Amino acid sequence: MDRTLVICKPDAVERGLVGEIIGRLERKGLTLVAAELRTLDEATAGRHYEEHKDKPFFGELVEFITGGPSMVMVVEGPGDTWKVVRTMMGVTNPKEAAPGTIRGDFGLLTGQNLVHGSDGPESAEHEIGIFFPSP
Ligand code: D4T
Repeated sequence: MDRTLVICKPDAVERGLVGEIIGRLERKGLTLVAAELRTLDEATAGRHYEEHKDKPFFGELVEFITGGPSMVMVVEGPGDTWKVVRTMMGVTNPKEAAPGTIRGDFGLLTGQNLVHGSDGPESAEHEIGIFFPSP
């Protein structure tokens, strides 16, 4: 089986969309194998978004993602799970995300785009290790 990390960001939790998002993943056939409602601290957010640390939006991104509880999850499927989830999420800017995707159906702002999914098999393993380290 093949795993990826998914985060329902603080805007999704605040808007009561966690059930909708998990429901979509489950109805697709993916299995939830770990989940925790958790407010990210700055260090964890910085590790998670390390590739963006020199971008102009980094400060706002960290402030947003640490600003309330997120639902952090590992989901599993038969293969290419990261890609399945990314397709279901829609593109980064919700204004441009296709109807039928999570961002396309529920979002309007890039800075509040509801959901995170790992962008490849290596980042999936890396990110799962950040949020659910093995003993
Ligand atoms: P994540 O990483 O959250 O799943 O989103 P994406 O993979 O779709 O998009 P990304 O890595 O390019 O951006 C990470 C995160 O930063 C926010 N963001 C992005 C922002 O606030 N302003 C911006 O201009 C961009 C490009 C949204 C997602």
